[in-house]
Amino acid sequence: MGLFSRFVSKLKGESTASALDWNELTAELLAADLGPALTEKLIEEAKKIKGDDAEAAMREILRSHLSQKSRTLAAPAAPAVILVVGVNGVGKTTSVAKLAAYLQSHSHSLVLGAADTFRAAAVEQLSTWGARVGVDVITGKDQSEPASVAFDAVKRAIEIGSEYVLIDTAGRLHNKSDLMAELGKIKRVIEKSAQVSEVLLVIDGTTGQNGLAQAKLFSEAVAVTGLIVTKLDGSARGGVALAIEDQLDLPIKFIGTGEALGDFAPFESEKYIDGLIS
Ligand SMILES: Nc1nc2c(ncn2[C@@H]2O[C@H](COP(=O)(O)OP(=O)(O)OP(=O)(O)O)[C@@H](O)[C@H]2O)c(=O)[nH]1
Ligand SMILES: [Mg+2]
Repeated sequence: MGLFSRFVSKLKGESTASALDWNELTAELLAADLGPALTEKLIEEAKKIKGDDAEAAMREILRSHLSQKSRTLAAPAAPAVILVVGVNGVGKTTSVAKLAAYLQSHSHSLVLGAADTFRAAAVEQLSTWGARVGVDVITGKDQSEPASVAFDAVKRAIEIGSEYVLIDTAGRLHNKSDLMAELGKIKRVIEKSAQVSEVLLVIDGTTGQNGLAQAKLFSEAVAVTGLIVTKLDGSARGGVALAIEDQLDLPIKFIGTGEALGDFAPFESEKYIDGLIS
């Protein structure tokens, strides 16, 4: 049942919302990781709803807190480079593989860059996914500079005429400033030969309000253009994504709902709102 469904159905029979237990709804929204700022705004707006058009009004309120920015991938001149960033273990490498499979199923050509050079296992992981999806994975020598691997991947894409380059990066703590600065360097090096069309920040849908802090600090370090919210399978609440959209105006572009390649889909805001309301 959606977060707002009980609220909307309670309201339907009433002429105003005054009889409702606002503390109860507040607690539910906070428990769903919407965060205090968005929760307060939503409650204030919901209090103005009249019973007869409760559902449409709630839908409109939720819509107004989602980003109006495009949710489709920007596709400038080929190759369009997509940099995938985020803290440790959120699902960056898996999401790169899923996005590769997604783009390929839509008849796009691409190469992958294994720019997580800190761990040999990370390169192996992406190479295994690449083989499974059937796309080239550009790797560097052990301990090579992430920026140079990214540069090589773009070079290959230009040589073979690929439309997209997806760059997997190492997980980094958003409060480690040297690691955050490295992202800017990777981007600048890529931009010597191609355009970085998207910087997608991967957020684990189960992390709660810390996701908002991650989004803020990554956005300061590198121009994040959108989100991939992962681990929305099972009982994951993912409400933090809504808080990020509201406060940072970053659109969720894709969601991950499992560990398999196919557990991935473009984010559809109307469907999301349906889920919250019905
Ligand atoms: N249930 C579920 N698991 C996921 C999802 N996306 C990724 N995972 C799992 O999360 C774990 C970490 O995924 P990775 O893709 O390695 O994460 P990462 O961000 O690349 O990790 P580092 O490179 O170590 O920072 C793996 O076990 C994945 O299978 C998802 O949408 N749902
Ligand atoms: Mg990884």
